[in-house]
Amino acid sequence: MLTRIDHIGIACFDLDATVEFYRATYGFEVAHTEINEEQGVREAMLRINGTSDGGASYLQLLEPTREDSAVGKWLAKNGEGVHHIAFGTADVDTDSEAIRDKGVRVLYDAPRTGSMGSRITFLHPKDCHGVLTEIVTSAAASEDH
Ligand code: CMX
Ligand code: CO
Repeated sequence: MLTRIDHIGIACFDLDATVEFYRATYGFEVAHTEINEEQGVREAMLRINGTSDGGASYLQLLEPTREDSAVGKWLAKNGEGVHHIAFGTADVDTDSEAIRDKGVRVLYDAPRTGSMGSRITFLHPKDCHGVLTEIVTSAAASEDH
């Protein structure tokens, strides 16, 4: 069951400048940064709020590490902006299989590694009314499960 908005992914050309915009404008602080070479991103997670299930909601600021990555290609075509939304669940495996059974293309055969040790998969935007949609199980939720 999808229980919350885990994050909104925002593509940017300059991660440090974008982090500074969110800090100076809204007071949001960086909770975590990492490079995910498989996804081709350098990213910063800004924690917006906690949730009653022990999870949290974040902004995920994404700078491409290479031009041929998903975010690099998207930026070249669209410029900066909202790239994807991510819903949180305690069980990405079961939920993504159930969504696949409804005829929505799930992009990975099995979930891959996302921010902070989470497990993630994506749904094709063309099957989701134009929204690239990610499903996430946080590392903490994976341990509980
Ligand atoms: N949102 C909405 N539509 C999108 C999109 C996005 N983010 N990215 C691509 N599309 C649309 C394109 O506009 C295009 O539509 P048209 O054919 O009408 O022009 C169509 O999808 C195909 O796009 P493309 O530019 O040819 O790109 P690809 O098919 O090569 O890749 C996708 C698209 C979704 C398969 C690829 O971006 C992907 O695998 N994404 C998942 C991984 C990812 O995004 N990783 C980065 C984030 C990591 C993280 O969150 O941790
Ligand atoms: Co994401």
